[in-house]
Amino acid sequence: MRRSPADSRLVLGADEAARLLRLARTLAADPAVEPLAFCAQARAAARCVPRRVAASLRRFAVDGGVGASLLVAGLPVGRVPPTPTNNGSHVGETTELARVQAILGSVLGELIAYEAEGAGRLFQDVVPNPALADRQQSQSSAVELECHTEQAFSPLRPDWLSLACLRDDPRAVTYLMSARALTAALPHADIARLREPLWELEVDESFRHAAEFVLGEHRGPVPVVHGPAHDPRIVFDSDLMSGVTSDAHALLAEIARAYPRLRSAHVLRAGDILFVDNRRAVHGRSPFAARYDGTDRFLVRGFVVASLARSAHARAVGSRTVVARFS
Ligand SMILES: O=C(O)CCC(=O)C(=O)O
Ligand SMILES: [Fe+2]
Repeated sequence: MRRSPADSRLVLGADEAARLLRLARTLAADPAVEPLAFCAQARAAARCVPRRVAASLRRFAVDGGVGASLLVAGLPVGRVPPTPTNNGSHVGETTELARVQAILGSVLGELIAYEAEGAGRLFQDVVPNPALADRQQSQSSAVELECHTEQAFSPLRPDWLSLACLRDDPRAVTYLMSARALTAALPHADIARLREPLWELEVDESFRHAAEFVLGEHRGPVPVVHGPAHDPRIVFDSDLMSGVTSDAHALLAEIARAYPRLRSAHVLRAGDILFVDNRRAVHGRSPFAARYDGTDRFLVRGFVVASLARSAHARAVGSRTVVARFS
């Protein structure tokens, strides 16, 4: 079935938004203290999501839709706490929007957390941090966050990430480039080369404070593109990846050059929840000016996997958190 671009944007009706907020209030567990109870409540609530919304998420889960992302718009945010200046206070997870994010994520798959990222919490505050303003990290602002697969270096990376916007900034643009757009734009010979395992990856600096990694700090070589030609998958990180040959390295630069022309741009508005298919798209963010006065852009991020089985060896029995050394 052909899809129209409208498939990548779901604007909630007032009834649907009200229903989702009512469901959010059934998540009484504290996600920090009782993550398992919280996930169980989110799963139960996921069964009661309005039909049109659930159908849209399930379609998106199957093939990523046209642009490998789904934007859910139309949720009221209510009173939002001041934007913190680092991700250590975990205030985003106290909001109703984060609970709706968890419920919708549970329609897609299973919520998951990573001990090495955001203190192992189910939700991470994505806010500008003055100490990281010019780093290649989600808490940067002064520099463009270059396009990346989330946790490109890890075989246990999330299948989807969700970005719920509590406070917007009209100058901050979230970018997405789908593997489909990239493979349609590059010459066949380049795509064939990108399917060969010619690239190495380093573990992200935000993960490196963790214990020794079972897989070491240097990963690969891996291909950049894999999967069927009609539904290609991508693993890419302009910051952490390098080619094992000079030709392979040059191809990374070619992808980076194609990205500004192939990417879609989303200025997230308060109440938006953007789901990104982390297998079928890379994402990034424009620079923007931070003020550090409580009014900065404020996103809550969550991770979702299609199956918990893949990471069973890396989590304690019953836990949702991937132990750091397995990342
Ligand atoms: O701030 C954004 O729009 C995206 C940041 C990002 O890459 C992330 O949080 O994973
Ligand atoms: Fe990211």
